[in-house]
Amino acid sequence: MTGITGQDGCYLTEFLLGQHYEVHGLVRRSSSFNTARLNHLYRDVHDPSANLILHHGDLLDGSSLRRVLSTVEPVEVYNLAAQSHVRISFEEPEYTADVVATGTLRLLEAMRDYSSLSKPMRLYQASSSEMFGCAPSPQNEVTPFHPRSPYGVAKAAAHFQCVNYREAYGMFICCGILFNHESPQRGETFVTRKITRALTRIKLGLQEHVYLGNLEARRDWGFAGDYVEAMWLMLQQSEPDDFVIATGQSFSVRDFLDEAACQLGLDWGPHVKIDSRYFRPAEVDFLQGDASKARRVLGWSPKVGFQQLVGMMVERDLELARQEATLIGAGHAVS
Ligand code: NAP
Ligand code: F7E
Repeated sequence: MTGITGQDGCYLTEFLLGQHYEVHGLVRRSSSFNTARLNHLYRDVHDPSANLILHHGDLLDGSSLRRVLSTVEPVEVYNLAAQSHVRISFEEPEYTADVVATGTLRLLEAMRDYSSLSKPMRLYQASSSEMFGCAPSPQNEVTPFHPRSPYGVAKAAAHFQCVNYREAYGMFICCGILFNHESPQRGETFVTRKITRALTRIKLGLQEHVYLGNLEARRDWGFAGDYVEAMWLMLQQSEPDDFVIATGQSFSVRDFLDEAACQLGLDWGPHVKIDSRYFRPAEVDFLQGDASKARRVLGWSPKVGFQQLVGMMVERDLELARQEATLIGAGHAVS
């Protein structure tokens, strides 16, 4: 699994370990630990029962991908690694394209060489609803892409590389076109987590304001735990194919604020300020997915709805805010 240290990586690892897989994850070198989301799953490699093994590697380094593939000989490969932040992709477009588009190509080439020497591997590619951009909703597998960011463009390139390798070399590759999915493990700069972190801290008096951008953008928000199961289901089919994974419901950022504030008994009005730095040069206004193909072929449907999703994020972040308040109350500085 590439991207094992990210939100989806931790949920997919948990799911695969539950299916009795041995999971091997690619971790990039970092000056501080980047494996916090995996702590509850990890056992020391010297423990004979360890079934989660981490390897250093990077999508920017094709040699590391080849080395890990030939060492591990995986049956299934999940390519989750990405510079996945849309706003940041406008600041770092070349880097985003290198990781997301060329990185996927590096992995495909490594898999092609390796597959020809040994048993075939199956690949899951993390495609994104950002590829639809401003295409009319509801979006499904035949909706033409019109990406609106360097990230969306790079994901579309990676998507078509995967389709091409499937057609050209007969490789078993499935692209999951996943709409936004969130969780208590979501990165704190994505809007949902930014809101639940801020409102829970505001509730406990730990901060006064939060600065946001466009409150009118609409997203089809699901729960990451539900979506990783769809990734796995795709690779269990007899034929490779691409699938939209979504809830079919769309809410605005404002709706998310309303729901989170309501669950906390807060009025967010005095606490939210608009800052132009969080607007994007080109916005994706309205995403709403049609996952009827996944329902029909994979038997997949989401279990967690919008209110429940907001609830689990608020609950977790309230707990974090309480811990922070306790530390501050005991005289500890919290960074
Ligand atoms: P995330 O939390 O941002 O995690 C991204 C992962 O990629 C992290 O493990 C990160 O490592 C790793 N990574 C970044 N650059 C890398 C590189 N050069 N080489 C190797 N690993 C690298 O993303 P996520 O939300 O879990 O999403 C998983 C995948 O699905 C991504 O490809 C994302 O673009 C795509 N996607 C996400 C959503 C969504 O709503 N979450 C929707 C559609 C598609 P570090 O921990 O070291 O940073
Ligand atoms: O923004 C608006 C922002 O950054 C959602 C990634 O996982 O999903 C994600 O991309 C909306 C946008 O997610 C703030 O303008 C307002 O319209 O949470 P986000 P995203 O851009 O939809 C797709 C499917 C992926 O594939 C990506 O990897 O919220 N918004 N104010 C804000 N967004 C952020 N981040 N911060 C704000 O302050």
